[in-house]
Amino acid sequence: MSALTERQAEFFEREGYLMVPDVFAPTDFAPLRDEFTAVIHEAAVELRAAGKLSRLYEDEPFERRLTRIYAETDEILGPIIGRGGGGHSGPALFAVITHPALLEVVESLIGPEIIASSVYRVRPKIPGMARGVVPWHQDSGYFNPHCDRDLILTCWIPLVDATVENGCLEVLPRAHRRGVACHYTNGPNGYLAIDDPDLPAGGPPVAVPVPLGGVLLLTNLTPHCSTPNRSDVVRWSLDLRYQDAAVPNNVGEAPQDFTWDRPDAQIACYPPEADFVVQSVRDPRSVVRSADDFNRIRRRYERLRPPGPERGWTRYDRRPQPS
Ligand SMILES: O=C(O)CCC(=O)C(=O)O
Repeated sequence: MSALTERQAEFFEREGYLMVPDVFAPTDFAPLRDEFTAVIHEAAVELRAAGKLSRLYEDEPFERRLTRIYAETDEILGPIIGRGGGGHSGPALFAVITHPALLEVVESLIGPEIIASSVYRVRPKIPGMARGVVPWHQDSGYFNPHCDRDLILTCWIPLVDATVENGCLEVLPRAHRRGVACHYTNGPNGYLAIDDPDLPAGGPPVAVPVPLGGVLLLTNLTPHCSTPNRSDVVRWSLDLRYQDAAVPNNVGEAPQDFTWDRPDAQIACYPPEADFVVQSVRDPRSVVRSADDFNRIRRRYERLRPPGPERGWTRYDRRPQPS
């Protein structure tokens, strides 16, 4: 059984985060590692044929192969992370997103009607890679403001042991009840960023190592950041998001039907990517059960992306400077 205990749920409500060890058996990730290995291999073959890569680095282990290829060309990341993020939508990833033990944890916090929120990311954080370092932000900074009061649960899942050395996340405890802080666009490494003086009261910051098999849970209002990878392994991770079916979503909606001209309750928290039902007691037929359907639903939003939330954030380089 992997439902959260009352103590764990209380900790999450109070602190805005919770690390849950042993949700997955480490072997649960073997198919996903194989799937990523195949994607990397195919991309490497193409890059080599295009004269952008000297060799395929097939003898390197999963934790290191990407580092070697990336040192020659950053184009290797495209098929894994996609252009606007999201990207990969293979069957082994679907198996992790819908893993019964993970959904049991999720149900403990959001109830039995579970939608996989569109914004999931695959992050191969290569040692020393600047884009791997993510400044302080709240996930709500990326979502539509009418979802600020809803819980969109982030499940941050490393595919290797995530340590302080290889760049696990830092969180600001007890800072998730103060609404959405001011964010700036184009912050460090191009990300949305909260400037230090604007961080909500809470803390002090805590680094949260997560052993392989564990999951770090965050609310969409929990400030967090991602620290540099100073190790020699790729810190592979997934950040998956889930919400209750009552939270605005685009389940069943074709991307071409998106319009701002309707009630907030009918506008997804993050319109550019596809939400999908992963568990429902009320309407079991709505659940996406096959990896092919998952892939199809995701891909049609890749071809035609509805616009992103407009929160009116100022650029980081135009933020007020102390006088
Ligand atoms: O995985 C990382 O390094 C960053 C994750 C993150 O910032 C997020 O999930 O919002």
